[in-house]
Amino acid sequence: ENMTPEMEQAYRQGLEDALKAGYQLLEKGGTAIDAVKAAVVSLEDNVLFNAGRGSVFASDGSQEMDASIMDGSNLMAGAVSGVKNIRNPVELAHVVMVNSGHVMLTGDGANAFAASSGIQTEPDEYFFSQLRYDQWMQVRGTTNAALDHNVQVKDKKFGTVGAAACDQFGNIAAATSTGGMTNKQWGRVGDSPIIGAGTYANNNTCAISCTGHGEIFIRAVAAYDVSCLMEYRGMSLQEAMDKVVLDKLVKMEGEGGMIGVDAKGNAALVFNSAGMYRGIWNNAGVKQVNIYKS
Ligand code: SD4
Repeated sequence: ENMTPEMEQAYRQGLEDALKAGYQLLEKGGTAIDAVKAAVVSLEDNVLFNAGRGSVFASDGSQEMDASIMDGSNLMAGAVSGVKNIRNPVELAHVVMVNSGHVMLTGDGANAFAASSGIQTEPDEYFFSQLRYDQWMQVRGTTNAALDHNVQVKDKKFGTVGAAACDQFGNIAAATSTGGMTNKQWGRVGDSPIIGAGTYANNNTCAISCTGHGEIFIRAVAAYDVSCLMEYRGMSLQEAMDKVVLDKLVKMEGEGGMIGVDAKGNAALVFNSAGMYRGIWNNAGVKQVNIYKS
């Protein structure tokens, strides 16, 4: 790993800020859906993470973002894919859930819906970062069919952002947001906006948000599979996540991980990659952030 101590500290601070944004709402009696949205907004605004402001570049130099959100109390969900210049794609996904009568909007139609909903946009410059540009330059022009920037660049951790929360009413929710994968074919949609793949929430089982090689997570129906193992095989959250991430996804060569909570407030963080930016804050006094395997 060649991250400087300063960089590492900046990532830790970013994680802590996001956890705090979500936890503060929960403490005041806010809902799980509001908490996951606030946590993801905080990460989207942070240039260090691959979502919102810090999104990676696609093959044509554009930045197309995917996001989704799901409410475990009523199985309502909202998602957007391939949106551009949206400051907080997770907010757009939430408005899709609440106001559109649909679950997923894509591309120009999603951007048009954003405009009519008063969602904040930003110019291209806002989304430019030297780090993402350099990462793109490293893989651009290679004929490598593997679009997984995590294999091709030194930083092996995943920068997609997500949150899962349980509120005092026992409702759970999950949200995920990403710029996708560096040098992806424009128009490519990953797992993050796909309900059941990158995001899922159901009060009866779990709320899950995934990061990793999206193509494999889609084929594994990763997030829903955790719910399924809990509902129909009686597994705990931890057992089900271990099964999907450390067994199923490993066999499919799907590098990545996921975070989850259940309606009792148990949390789990599981990954099969070299590291995963992650953290937990809860009312039992657990307050921690981690990056590497510990
Ligand atoms: C995707 N799962 O679009 C995302 C990529 C990711 O950090 O996790 N990047 O496939």
